Amino acid sequence: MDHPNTPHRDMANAIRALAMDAVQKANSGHPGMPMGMADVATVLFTRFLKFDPATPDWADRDRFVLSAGHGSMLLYALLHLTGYEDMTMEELRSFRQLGSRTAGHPEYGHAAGIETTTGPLGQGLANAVGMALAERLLNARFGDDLVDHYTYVIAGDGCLMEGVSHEAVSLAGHLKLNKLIVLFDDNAISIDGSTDLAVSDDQLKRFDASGWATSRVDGHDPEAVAAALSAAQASDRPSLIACKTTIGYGAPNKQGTAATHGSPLGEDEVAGARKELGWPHAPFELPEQILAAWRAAGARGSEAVSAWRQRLEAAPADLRRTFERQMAGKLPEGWKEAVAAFKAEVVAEAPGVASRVSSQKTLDVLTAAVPELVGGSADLTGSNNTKTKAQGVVSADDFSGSYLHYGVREHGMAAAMNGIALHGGLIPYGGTFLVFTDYCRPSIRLSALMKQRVIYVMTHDSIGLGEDGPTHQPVEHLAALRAIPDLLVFRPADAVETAECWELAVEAEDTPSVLALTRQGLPTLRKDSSENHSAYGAYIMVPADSERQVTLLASGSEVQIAVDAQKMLRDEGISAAVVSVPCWELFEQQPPHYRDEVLGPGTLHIAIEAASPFGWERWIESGGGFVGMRSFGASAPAKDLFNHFNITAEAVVEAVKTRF
Ligand SMILES: Cc1ncc(C[n+]2csc(CCOP(=O)(O)OP(=O)(O)O)c2C)c(N)n1
Repeated sequence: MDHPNTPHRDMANAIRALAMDAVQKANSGHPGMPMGMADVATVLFTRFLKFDPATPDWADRDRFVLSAGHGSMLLYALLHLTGYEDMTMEELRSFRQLGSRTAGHPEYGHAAGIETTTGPLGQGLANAVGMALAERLLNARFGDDLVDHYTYVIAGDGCLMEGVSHEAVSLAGHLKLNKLIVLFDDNAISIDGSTDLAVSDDQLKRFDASGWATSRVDGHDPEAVAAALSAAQASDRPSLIACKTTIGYGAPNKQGTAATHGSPLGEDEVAGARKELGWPHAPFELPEQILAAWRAAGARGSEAVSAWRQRLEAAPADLRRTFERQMAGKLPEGWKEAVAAFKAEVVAEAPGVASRVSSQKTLDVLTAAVPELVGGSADLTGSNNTKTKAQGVVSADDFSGSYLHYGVREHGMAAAMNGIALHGGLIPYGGTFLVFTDYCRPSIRLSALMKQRVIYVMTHDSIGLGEDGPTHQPVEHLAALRAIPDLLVFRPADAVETAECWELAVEAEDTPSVLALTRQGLPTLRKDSSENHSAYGAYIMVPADSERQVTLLASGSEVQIAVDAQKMLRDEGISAAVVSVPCWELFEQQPPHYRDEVLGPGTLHIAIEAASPFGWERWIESGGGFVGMRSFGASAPAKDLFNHFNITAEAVVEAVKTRF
């Protein structure tokens, strides 16, 4: 089915030409994938995808994820052709240049229509699982009239080779996310050459085994692609359509080879491709008729937007208000008051519980007050304390709940949470052990890069977890997480700080958070909750009782050690202040006078944290000391481990006295 007067081939060739010319001009990029997938993308964008370039943030649009992000010119060309205002021809000419919207790989926030940042292979596919899940969750809450859309993905051999794809595909199959449709660019080429060099999976069988509907089509036959898409839309399972394509389609000497994958074709080959494709136009020149046909395809969605708006207006006022608020990422009225009342209760009760338990108690309050919170755990629900009694479990048959058993899929969970956050309307949180942030790290990094409110509940945060031993005891993880820009790493010291840190994480609209929580019990140290002290990142928890000589800096479970050491030092006539440091990143943001007030320049600094010292030097003046870990942990009861590794009040006193 061609557009009146404009054959499919011309429309697809417009993508090919823009891709090869932009890559040639930038002298950098990947022309092969866009040229190979131009036919598939043309069918998807002109006949299936529900979208409106004039309303790019329309809540009920289909989501399109270019998981094979190296083929970014495919997406940029599509956005320009279909009429997204901010994707001008000038942007295409500025492909890969500083400040352009057309970065080497698609970056969320650079231009409308880029639904997620892709580039690390496999992430986009796993994000899409989160998006498709968010669609089902919101559909269960708000109904077909407001939420009823597909999530489409273009993924390559690389995405499917990545481990995270296994987790994502398995989870999507289990949850029967039938509105997820993956178009696999089955070109059998990656960077090193033929995929035969490295992989011999039967992808269809693989997806079939995970509960997906699968089909294989000639990716250069638009009708075959359309038929497969129609079938996928009607499927009761997620769908994989393997599209047999030729990488670099149209490049006379290089097509079908890795030579088209990641470098410009070269002037001669580009000229040859123009002849081969029957595209006589100059670079970045689009014949009026072809552009008009594309713009008409882009305009298809406006009626659907109007109809949807009418349905939104006709929806019950309460439902509409909640839907609009959630989609805008705004928190409901009353939640702060609920948290404040809870914190006051905690101060009054002064419980001696692990911070993972305090976290669960906070979640009892938060999940009731903020219904868009969607929790989960990678098979450690009882250990992470991520589920509240009131939360219903999400299943393939029932998406009305707000708790997900992600299974033992930490990376897939983190990537799915990014997808949920990017979709909008929900705030995801999910747990595992802090040591396994390593398994989530590529996605945590992307949460930060994309400025998404994703909350990582990471329990068992030190040797304090005890007998499980060094494989489970994080040492370098806090430092590694603190090294990620724009990520809030919280390590609360007691039940009050835990509630405060949760409050900050939920409020951090544009920033992901990690909550590092203990397995072992902690005393309540804070005596008041009138102000959220954790918001400063660090604060004087117990001031010195005379002129300060020593500043003890500690986080989490080690703050109590600092408090004990402070008392012992007092007995020896040394005056120390205890500074709790629940969040370095927030402390860094404070004005210098506040930081000085807290750090006490000129005093002796001793930092205490049951973790690597890496990075602490930034807060410790020269001559100061560190009490913590300098090796991996060991398997033993927690108390024995703190003694063995010399993370005790006595060791702190010793560290002070040897420096006096
Ligand atoms: C996690 C990750 N590892 C490696 C790369 C570098 N890389 C970019 S594209 C690519 C090959 C991808 O092959 P395929 O998906 O078949 O793409 P095609 O050659 O068909 O364009 C690699 C290894 C990456 N972007 N992300």
